[in-house]
Amino acid sequence: MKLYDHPGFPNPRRVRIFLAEKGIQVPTETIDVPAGEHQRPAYLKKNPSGLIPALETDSGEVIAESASICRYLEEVHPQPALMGETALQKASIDMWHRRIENQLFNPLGSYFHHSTDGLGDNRYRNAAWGNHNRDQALKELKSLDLLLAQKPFISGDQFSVADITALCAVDLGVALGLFNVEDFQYLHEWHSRVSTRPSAAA
Ligand SMILES: N[C@@H](CCC(=O)N[C@@H](CS)C(=O)NCC(=O)O)C(=O)O
Repeated sequence: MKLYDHPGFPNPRRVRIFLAEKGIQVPTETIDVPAGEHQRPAYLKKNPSGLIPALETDSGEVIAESASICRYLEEVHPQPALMGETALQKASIDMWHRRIENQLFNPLGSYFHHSTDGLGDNRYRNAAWGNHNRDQALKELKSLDLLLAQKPFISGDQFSVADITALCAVDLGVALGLFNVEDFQYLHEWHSRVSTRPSAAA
Protein backbone atom coordinates (compact mmCIF):
# COMPACT_ATOMS: atom_id res chain seq x y z
CA MET A 1 0.00 0.00 0.00
CA LYS A 2 1.04 3.62 -0.48
CA LEU A 3 -0.52 6.80 0.87
CA TYR A 4 -0.46 9.99 -1.19
CA ASP A 5 0.00 12.55 1.51
CA HIS A 6 1.21 15.98 2.52
CA PRO A 7 2.52 16.65 6.04
CA GLY A 8 0.41 19.13 7.99
CA PHE A 9 -2.69 18.89 5.79
CA PRO A 10 -5.85 17.98 7.71
CA ASN A 11 -7.49 15.36 5.46
CA PRO A 12 -4.37 13.21 5.07
CA ARG A 13 -3.90 13.55 8.83
CA ARG A 14 -7.21 11.79 9.37
CA VAL A 15 -5.81 8.76 7.56
CA ARG A 16 -2.41 9.00 9.25
CA ILE A 17 -4.05 8.96 12.70
CA PHE A 18 -6.30 6.07 11.66
CA LEU A 19 -3.24 4.09 10.50
CA ALA A 20 -1.39 4.89 13.73
CA GLU A 21 -4.34 3.71 15.85
CA LYS A 22 -4.35 0.46 13.86
CA GLY A 23 -0.57 0.10 14.20
CA ILE A 24 -0.18 -0.11 10.41
CA GLN A 25 2.84 1.37 8.68
CA VAL A 26 2.32 2.43 5.09
CA PRO A 27 4.89 4.14 2.86
CA THR A 28 3.88 7.65 1.92
CA GLU A 29 4.53 9.82 -1.10
CA THR A 30 4.24 13.57 -0.62
CA ILE A 31 2.20 15.30 -3.28
CA ASP A 32 3.36 18.91 -3.44
CA VAL A 33 -0.08 20.55 -3.21
CA PRO A 34 1.20 24.14 -2.81
CA ALA A 35 3.14 23.65 -6.08
CA GLY A 36 0.03 22.27 -7.79
CA GLU A 37 1.28 18.68 -8.17
CA HIS A 38 -2.19 17.36 -7.22
CA GLN A 39 -3.60 18.93 -10.40
CA ARG A 40 -1.03 17.46 -12.78
CA PRO A 41 -1.87 14.56 -15.09
CA ALA A 42 0.28 11.98 -13.26
CA TYR A 43 -1.68 12.42 -10.03
CA LEU A 44 -5.06 13.05 -11.70
CA LYS A 45 -4.66 9.70 -13.41
CA LYS A 46 -4.55 8.11 -9.96
CA ASN A 47 -7.15 10.32 -8.30
CA PRO A 48 -9.30 12.32 -10.75
CA SER A 49 -10.65 14.49 -7.92
CA GLY A 50 -7.17 16.03 -7.62
CA LEU A 51 -7.26 15.98 -3.84
CA ILE A 52 -5.21 14.26 -1.18
CA PRO A 53 -5.17 11.79 0.49
CA ALA A 54 -5.40 8.77 -1.76
CA LEU A 55 -4.41 5.21 -0.94
CA GLU A 56 -2.96 2.90 -3.56
CA THR A 57 -3.46 -0.77 -2.73
CA ASP A 58 -0.92 -3.50 -3.39
CA SER A 59 -2.89 -4.46 -6.50
CA GLY A 60 -2.75 -0.87 -7.82
CA GLU A 61 -6.35 0.20 -7.08
CA VAL A 62 -6.64 3.79 -5.83
CA ILE A 63 -9.10 4.75 -3.09
CA ALA A 64 -9.71 8.42 -2.39
CA GLU A 65 -11.94 10.18 0.18
CA SER A 66 -10.56 9.94 3.72
CA ALA A 67 -13.67 8.21 5.08
CA SER A 68 -13.54 5.58 2.32
CA ILE A 69 -9.84 4.98 2.87
CA CYS A 70 -10.57 4.44 6.57
CA ARG A 71 -13.40 2.05 5.66
CA TYR A 72 -11.00 0.01 3.52
CA LEU A 73 -8.37 -0.09 6.27
CA GLU A 74 -11.00 -1.14 8.81
CA GLU A 75 -12.04 -4.02 6.56
CA VAL A 76 -8.50 -5.29 5.97
CA HIS A 77 -7.32 -4.64 9.57
CA PRO A 78 -10.45 -5.00 11.72
CA GLN A 79 -8.69 -4.60 15.07
CA PRO A 80 -8.76 -2.36 16.99
CA ALA A 81 -12.21 -1.51 15.66
CA LEU A 82 -12.55 2.20 14.96
CA MET A 83 -15.83 2.04 13.02
CA GLY A 84 -17.87 -0.13 15.38
CA GLU A 85 -18.45 -3.85 15.74
CA THR A 86 -22.18 -4.27 16.32
CA ALA A 87 -24.80 -3.02 13.87
CA LEU A 88 -25.78 -0.26 16.28
CA GLN A 89 -22.20 0.86 16.92
CA LYS A 90 -21.47 0.93 13.18
CA ALA A 91 -24.55 3.03 12.45
CA SER A 92 -23.92 5.40 15.36
CA ILE A 93 -20.27 5.99 14.46
CA ASP A 94 -21.19 6.46 10.81
CA MET A 95 -23.86 9.00 11.78
CA TRP A 96 -21.48 11.02 13.93
CA HIS A 97 -18.71 10.78 11.37
CA ARG A 98 -20.98 12.18 8.66
CA ARG A 99 -22.15 14.98 10.94
CA ILE A 100 -18.60 15.93 11.85
CA GLU A 101 -17.61 15.97 8.17
CA ASN A 102 -20.69 17.85 6.98
CA GLN A 103 -21.22 20.30 9.84
CA LEU A 104 -17.69 20.95 11.03
CA PHE A 105 -14.84 19.75 8.83
CA ASN A 106 -16.19 20.76 5.42
CA PRO A 107 -17.46 24.17 6.60
CA LEU A 108 -13.99 24.91 8.00
CA GLY A 109 -12.53 23.93 4.62
CA SER A 110 -14.94 26.29 2.87
CA TYR A 111 -13.98 29.09 5.26
CA PHE A 112 -10.30 28.42 4.48
CA HIS A 113 -10.82 28.46 0.71
CA HIS A 114 -13.29 31.37 0.54
CA SER A 115 -12.40 33.75 3.38
CA THR A 116 -8.63 33.42 3.59
CA ASP A 117 -5.84 33.31 1.02
CA GLY A 118 -6.37 29.55 1.07
CA LEU A 119 -3.94 27.73 -1.13
CA GLY A 120 -3.05 31.02 -2.75
CA ASP A 121 -4.29 30.07 -6.21
CA ASN A 122 -6.79 31.82 -8.46
CA ARG A 123 -9.84 29.76 -7.64
CA TYR A 124 -13.30 31.28 -7.13
CA ARG A 125 -13.72 32.99 -3.77
CA ASN A 126 -16.82 34.21 -2.00
CA ALA A 127 -15.97 35.63 1.43
CA ALA A 128 -19.62 35.85 2.52
CA TRP A 129 -20.02 32.13 1.82
CA GLY A 130 -16.80 31.42 3.71
CA ASN A 131 -18.00 33.41 6.71
CA HIS A 132 -21.36 31.66 6.65
CA ASN A 133 -19.49 28.35 6.80
CA ARG A 134 -17.35 29.61 9.67
CA ASP A 135 -20.53 30.46 11.61
CA GLN A 136 -21.94 27.02 10.85
CA ALA A 137 -18.78 25.39 12.21
CA LEU A 138 -18.85 27.52 15.37
CA LYS A 139 -22.49 26.55 15.94
CA GLU A 140 -21.55 22.89 15.57
CA LEU A 141 -18.76 23.27 18.13
CA LYS A 142 -21.28 24.49 20.71
CA SER A 143 -23.47 21.52 19.98
CA LEU A 144 -20.49 19.15 20.30
CA ASP A 145 -19.59 20.74 23.63
CA LEU A 146 -23.06 19.85 24.94
CA LEU A 147 -22.74 16.34 23.57
CA LEU A 148 -19.35 15.80 25.19
CA ALA A 149 -20.76 16.85 28.56
CA GLN A 150 -22.53 13.50 28.53
CA LYS A 151 -20.00 11.07 27.03
CA PRO A 152 -16.23 10.79 26.73
CA PHE A 153 -16.07 10.32 22.96
CA ILE A 154 -18.16 11.58 20.07
CA SER A 155 -20.15 8.41 19.52
CA GLY A 156 -20.20 7.19 23.14
CA ASP A 157 -17.77 5.31 25.37
CA GLN A 158 -15.36 4.28 22.64
CA PHE A 159 -12.82 6.25 20.65
CA SER A 160 -13.71 6.02 16.96
CA VAL A 161 -13.06 7.44 13.52
CA ALA A 162 -15.53 10.22 14.37
CA ASP A 163 -13.12 11.44 17.07
CA ILE A 164 -10.24 11.34 14.57
CA THR A 165 -12.09 13.51 12.06
CA ALA A 166 -13.30 15.84 14.82
CA LEU A 167 -9.76 16.22 16.19
CA CYS A 168 -8.40 17.14 12.74
CA ALA A 169 -11.25 19.60 12.23
CA VAL A 170 -10.84 21.24 15.64
CA ASP A 171 -7.08 21.57 15.17
CA LEU A 172 -7.72 23.13 11.76
CA GLY A 173 -10.13 25.66 13.26
CA VAL A 174 -7.61 26.56 15.96
CA ALA A 175 -4.83 26.88 13.34
CA LEU A 176 -7.09 29.23 11.36
CA GLY A 177 -7.47 31.35 14.51
CA LEU A 178 -11.25 30.86 14.68
CA PHE A 179 -11.51 29.74 18.32
CA ASN A 180 -9.63 28.33 21.31
CA VAL A 181 -10.60 24.90 22.58
CA GLU A 182 -10.35 26.31 26.12
CA ASP A 183 -13.51 28.30 25.36
CA PHE A 184 -15.56 25.08 25.38
CA GLN A 185 -15.37 23.19 28.69
CA TYR A 186 -16.27 19.67 27.59
CA LEU A 187 -14.81 19.94 24.12
CA HIS A 188 -11.59 21.06 25.81
CA GLU A 189 -11.57 17.97 28.07
CA TRP A 190 -12.28 15.71 25.08
CA HIS A 191 -9.55 17.46 23.08
CA SER A 192 -7.02 16.75 25.84
CA ARG A 193 -8.13 13.10 25.93
CA VAL A 194 -7.74 12.55 22.19
CA SER A 195 -4.68 14.79 21.67
CA THR A 196 -2.64 12.85 24.23
CA ARG A 197 -3.11 9.58 22.36
CA PRO A 198 0.19 8.81 20.58
CA SER A 199 -1.65 8.64 17.22
CA ALA A 200 -2.44 12.38 17.41
CA ALA A 201 1.17 13.15 16.54
CA ALA A 202 0.71 11.52 13.14
N1 LIG B 1 -13.40 14.89 0.65
C1 LIG B 1 -11.98 14.73 0.60
C2 LIG B 1 -11.33 16.08 0.79
C3 LIG B 1 -9.85 16.05 0.49
C4 LIG B 1 -9.24 17.45 0.49
O1 LIG B 1 -9.94 18.48 0.37
N2 LIG B 1 -7.92 17.49 0.64
C5 LIG B 1 -7.20 18.74 0.61
C6 LIG B 1 -6.00 18.66 1.56
S1 LIG B 1 -6.49 18.66 3.25
C7 LIG B 1 -6.68 19.00 -0.78
O2 LIG B 1 -6.25 18.08 -1.45
N3 LIG B 1 -6.74 20.26 -1.22
C8 LIG B 1 -6.24 20.64 -2.48
C9 LIG B 1 -7.14 21.62 -3.18
O3 LIG B 1 -8.18 21.99 -2.62
O4 LIG B 1 -6.80 22.00 -4.29
C10 LIG B 1 -11.54 13.73 1.68
O5 LIG B 1 -12.33 13.50 2.60
O6 LIG B 1 -10.45 13.15 1.61
